[in-house]
Amino acid sequence: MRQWTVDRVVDELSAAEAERRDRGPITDEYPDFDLATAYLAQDRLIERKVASGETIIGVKLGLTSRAKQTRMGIDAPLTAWLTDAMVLPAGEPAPMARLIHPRVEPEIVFVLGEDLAGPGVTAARAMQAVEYVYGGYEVIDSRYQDFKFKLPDVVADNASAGRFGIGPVARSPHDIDLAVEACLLDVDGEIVDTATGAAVQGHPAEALALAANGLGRRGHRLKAGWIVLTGGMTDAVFLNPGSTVSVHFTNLGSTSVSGG
Ligand code: OOG
Ligand code: MG
Repeated sequence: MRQWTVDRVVDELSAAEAERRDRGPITDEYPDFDLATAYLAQDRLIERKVASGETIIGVKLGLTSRAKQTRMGIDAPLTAWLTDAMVLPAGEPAPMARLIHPRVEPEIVFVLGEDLAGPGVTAARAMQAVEYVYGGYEVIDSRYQDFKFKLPDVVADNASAGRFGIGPVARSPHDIDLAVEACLLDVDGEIVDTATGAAVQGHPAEALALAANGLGRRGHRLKAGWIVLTGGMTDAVFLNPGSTVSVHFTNLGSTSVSGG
């Protein structure tokens, strides 16, 4: 029986992604798999993606809203990495043949105008680093069966990152009250859920501060130009082939993704 190591965790999750197959939680098999080890695995997984030609373009937060935490049964937020290979250009369908069991969730998205490094970052300080705010969506695609995992599992799996898209409307963070910015989630024209920005840690700026501080503790900084997905505002909905999921924001426009 092969010993569990950080590299083995990365091997197994990379293979699951490449071969489009889900697996059981690693915590079931690796009792010493703790949060610190999981973040080491996450960083190594991304190092491998970078070595294979992908570029880091930002970070995502996960499990920042009560809707997400309740669904996943985990009450702690987490951070993960975004690369250029995860971007879905406007109008391009999600590549269902390359995904395992994709689900879509609405996200408030920041683009940073300056570097931001924790610890000690407050929401107010975090907001000063934001150049633009967008409405967007994330296509999550856990490498675990039925999206069932514990916190170290999902951290190592880069927080279920799959693809993401950003809407056409850019706003200055000073022009918009993100706590009351509303979003409707629609599947094939039927509204299935709603939330406001306050669902995300009380205000998405709190999520950004959390990312800066969490990454700072691990020796990383957020960089100018990076994209930050602040976390699903509602529970995610399954994306089916031929179906379209749309997110409609009050001030941040609408955007859609289809299962192609
Ligand atoms: C974990 C990823 C969570 C979010 O926005 O909360 C996430 C999952 O739900 O599989 O991306
Ligand atoms: Mg998300």
